[in-house]
Amino acid sequence: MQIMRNAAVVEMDADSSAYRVVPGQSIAMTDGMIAWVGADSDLPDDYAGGEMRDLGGRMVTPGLIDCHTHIVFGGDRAREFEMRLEGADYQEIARAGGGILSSVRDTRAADEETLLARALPRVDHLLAEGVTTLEIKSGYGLDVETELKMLRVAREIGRQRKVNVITSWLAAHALPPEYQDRRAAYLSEGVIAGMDRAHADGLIDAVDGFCEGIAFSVEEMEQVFDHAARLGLNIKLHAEQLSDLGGAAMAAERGAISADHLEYLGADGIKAMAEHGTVAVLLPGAFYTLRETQLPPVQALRDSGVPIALATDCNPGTSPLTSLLLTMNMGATLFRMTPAECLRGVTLNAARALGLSDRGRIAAGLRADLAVWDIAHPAELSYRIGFNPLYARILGGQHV
Ligand code: DI6
Ligand code: FE
Repeated sequence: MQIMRNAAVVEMDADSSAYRVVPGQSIAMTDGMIAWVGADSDLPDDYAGGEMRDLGGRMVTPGLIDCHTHIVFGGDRAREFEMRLEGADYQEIARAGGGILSSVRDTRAADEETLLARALPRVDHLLAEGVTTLEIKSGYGLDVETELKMLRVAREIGRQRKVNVITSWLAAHALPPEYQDRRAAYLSEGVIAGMDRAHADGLIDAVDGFCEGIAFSVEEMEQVFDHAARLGLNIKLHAEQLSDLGGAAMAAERGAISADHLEYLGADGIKAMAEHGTVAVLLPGAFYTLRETQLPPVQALRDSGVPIALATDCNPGTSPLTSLLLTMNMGATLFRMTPAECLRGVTLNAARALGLSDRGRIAAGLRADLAVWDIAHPAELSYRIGFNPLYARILGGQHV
């Protein structure tokens, strides 16, 4: 039994987007879980023999959750960044074989050790800011062997670092060049056959896709999701990032746990997401990097009661971002989300976006994944830019 005393606990209500700071709290943790939370003076006697730690009034939030990353990839895209600044646009570069496909070449060429060695510094940057759960997608292999290789690296990250890794099968990220004009064949031989293997190897927790003019259509994604349903896997979708194809509504109607990006999301998509409890994962790093001007419909999502999460989308093309704190700042500054919404977006709602109900809040019975901060007000987490006030990271009750 470990007990943290004298903590200022940031509480989030279940049914509103407000938060509140409750000082003078103790958090008792055992077997990786939170056993009890309450006033220091009410700590049950049977816990008195536990290992005590005085937090000196510091603020405690749930451990942060980055619920959408492509953090495993080969090479980098600094040259593409330069080309965009010289006038080329993202979709043009993608059609000319650059963009995602250049990362695919580099990811295929890299061995597992290299992919791991390149990903770990990015992961460490996230962890240094209090991340305790991290989602990692495949999607830069686009052939079964390389997709599986990426996911083995993702699982290895979870073994080599103190973080929970959740994986998504994103073979439907782009059409690989060797399947040009053979889209149906890629879907069956690559996306669907690969899903079976990855699932059999225990490498996937959910199935994702990129539903966009430069990637896959709504009808194609339906086939992928039909197969995910046969395997009993959760689904999620990159939807409405560059145009409104109706992907979010289709995914929501099939019970998707999240729809992500959503700058071009329309009223039908919002309605379907609200009806099915699909989380809207907003990715301000990609919005910022692409200098997108179409804002996601934050107010309409709020009005409809769609839970909103925030994530880095860490990827070499559109979001070379490894800071969830900066992501919160962008959520506030670019998307006008409140600091309370930003915090909920990287904790409770990020957990929901991963289909996890055992974390994301500080309450008895949930995982003891926590972040302790040297701040006076929780809004500081969204307000300050390029500043990291993390004091301690607790994973499964252990100080890591
Ligand atoms: N949307 C994105 O922003 C990333 N993937 C996706 O589906 C970008 C992928 C890349 O450009 O490498
Ligand atoms: Fe993404």
